[in-house]
Amino acid sequence: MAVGTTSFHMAASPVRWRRSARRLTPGQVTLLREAFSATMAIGDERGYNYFAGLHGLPRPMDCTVAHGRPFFLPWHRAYLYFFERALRDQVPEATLTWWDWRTPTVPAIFAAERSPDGRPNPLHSAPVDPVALQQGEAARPPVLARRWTERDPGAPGTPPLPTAQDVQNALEQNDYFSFTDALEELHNRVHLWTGGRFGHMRLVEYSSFDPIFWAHHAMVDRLWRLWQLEHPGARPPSSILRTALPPFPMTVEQTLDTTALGYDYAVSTSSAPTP
Ligand SMILES: [Cu+2]
Repeated sequence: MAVGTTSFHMAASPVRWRRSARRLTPGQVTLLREAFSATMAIGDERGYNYFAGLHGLPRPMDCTVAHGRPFFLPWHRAYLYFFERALRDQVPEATLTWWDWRTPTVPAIFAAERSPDGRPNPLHSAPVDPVALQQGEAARPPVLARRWTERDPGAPGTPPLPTAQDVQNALEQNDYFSFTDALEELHNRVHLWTGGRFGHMRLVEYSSFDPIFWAHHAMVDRLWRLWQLEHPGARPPSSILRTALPPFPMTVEQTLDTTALGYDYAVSTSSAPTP
């Protein structure tokens, strides 16, 4: 796969900050939109479809290795890391942003159908890879989705978003397995709430085509980072530290320190929801 310009083996580039989606300056939002648009225009392994397609459809690659198992957090951290690098290959100042879903709305920068310049907002909806759609139609039973990603947030029958208390309960778990199980369950509810009755986020086959997927998972990644800071020494079991996280050329151990990966979260200790 394309791994971009710098190697994660190279130490000590300055740490960049992933900020809350509700706290970005207009200039930061513009950079993020430009980066998403640029990757969406690329059809090879530097492009949006390539990265979105690693999670579900199209086959052969998918994230079945990465859900419901101890690899959930490390695999998705590697996934976000390489996707963010693809964004930054197009717009060097862009960084991922996180959606603090303890405030139970879709952030405006993702919800708006249009950018201030009047063009379609690339954080609102993205085209789904036609090959993925064909494979979903051909599956038995078929998994159907629309050509452009959609959301149906908070539709009747979907679980509520996790509350601040739910998050706090997860962060208070002392061992890695209890924590990752609790956080993955909260994460599942966000997928279902956002997707509603027909949205792509509710389908693992298509969820990562929705641009908000990356902000949702950045929140999950941030909570792991907070938990790590609050539980120094609590790590995944040593038996899996050397395990690779395909297709990413990275091991579990190499995901443990976000600053070694060149990033951190701007609000690293606050447990208050971002208003
Ligand atoms: Cu997910």
